[in-house]
Amino acid sequence: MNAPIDLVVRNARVATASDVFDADIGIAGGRIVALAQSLPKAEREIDAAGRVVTPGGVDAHCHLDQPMAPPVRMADDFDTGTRAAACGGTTTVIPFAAQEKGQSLRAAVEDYHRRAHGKAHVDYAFHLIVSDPTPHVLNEELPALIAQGYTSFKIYMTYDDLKLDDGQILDVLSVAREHGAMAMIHAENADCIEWLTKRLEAAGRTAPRFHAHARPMLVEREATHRAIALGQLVDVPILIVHVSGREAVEQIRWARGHGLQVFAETCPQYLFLTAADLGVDDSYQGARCVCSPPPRDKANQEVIWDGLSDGLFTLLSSDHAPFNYDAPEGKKPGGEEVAFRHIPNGIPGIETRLPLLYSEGVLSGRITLEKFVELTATNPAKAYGLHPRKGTIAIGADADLVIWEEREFVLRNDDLHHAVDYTPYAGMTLRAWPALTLAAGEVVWDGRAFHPRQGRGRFLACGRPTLRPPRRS
Ligand code: DUC
Ligand code: ZN
Ligand code: ZN
Repeated sequence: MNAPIDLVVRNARVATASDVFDADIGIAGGRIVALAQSLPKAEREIDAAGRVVTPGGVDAHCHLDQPMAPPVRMADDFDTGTRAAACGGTTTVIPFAAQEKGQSLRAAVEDYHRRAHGKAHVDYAFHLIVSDPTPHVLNEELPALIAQGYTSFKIYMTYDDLKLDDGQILDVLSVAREHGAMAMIHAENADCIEWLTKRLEAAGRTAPRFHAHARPMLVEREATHRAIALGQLVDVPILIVHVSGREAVEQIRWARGHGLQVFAETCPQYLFLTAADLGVDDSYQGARCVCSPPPRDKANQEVIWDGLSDGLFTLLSSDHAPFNYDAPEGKKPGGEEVAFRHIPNGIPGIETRLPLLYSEGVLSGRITLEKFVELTATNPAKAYGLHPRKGTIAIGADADLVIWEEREFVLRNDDLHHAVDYTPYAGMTLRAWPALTLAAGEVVWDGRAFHPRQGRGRFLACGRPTLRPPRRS
């Protein structure tokens, strides 16, 4: 017998990736069990009259409590990071269990479970970062971990402690092909970056803004093309993460036109920031916005917006990489204003991802509500084997829901729930914010207050990707 409905979200304007319709949502035991025009009264009722209700966001690219070389440390752990996620409407996060060179992948995963367990307020899965693809990792650990629900991994083409050479990338992609995993690729050419960085340093150009000069679009375009070629050689789908602008987009369109399965992710920083946010002259303030790839210019922002609406992008993630600005473990390592090469890369964005896209994408008419849901919830869940439990509003799905309130306000860092001392989006006028976030039927954010329950978040073993091949556009 079906469990009785214990909660009804009434009069919802339900948005999924394919439809927007009016319904009551019936919830039992943390799952959606009914969608109907008029459900009987339940013990608990939430009135969503006049409000859009979307699936809880799935942030498929964020970094939480990821081990860093001392003195650098991430500001958010699974407690504060998932708190911020929930308050911004995200109910599933997929951060990274990162292998250090010389470390077994299994040890990295076990360590990461210890960091997450009992702390997370929303559900979580793990991607792997493969930085040392030894024969044991390739032949034993990766296949076993994929079978156990770690079905995606990130490959870096840059960063000395993480990058793989082309032969290693081919080896890892072969494992993805054989076992049906999803390979995410950080595409920037490490040698070009190093060459440019040394020349900038020799010229005394070490202020934060030169980070963008050391990583021009060309280095991303070349690596994107190479990643596509390596994927083609192995004959495996790949997903290019944090695409920043036109030249990389062109490579992806080219690949799609040739029938290659290349998926693409972008992030809010490439819609809302430009290289000018890295500062002027020798000011250190711009360290706040140092991330890789760096933000580009207004024209590139437009290219990214177009890619969101026309199907080029598969998903939009935050790439939340939380470092305090004014801190010796953050953007000022050891308390110093350091040369750009030593500034920890990354910006916070786990809480602002959905409100930014809802405000400037949906309410400005750049994307439809259905596209918003597809990019922020449904496709991330499909890409990493969590759909249909996550990423949609359907019978049987987890009752992860966001009720939206459309109101104008100026964003301040004090409004946010991360443990970072800044947001790059402070001062922006937003036009929407979650009035309520439900995670498995529990209120985690009521529009004013966060409702903590550490350990509420469950580990999710991922299945294989279920994305359809991209259009040949
Ligand atoms: N770039 C990454 O690749 N990861 C974390 C943050 C960043 O800027
Ligand atoms: Zn990356
Ligand atoms: Zn990242």
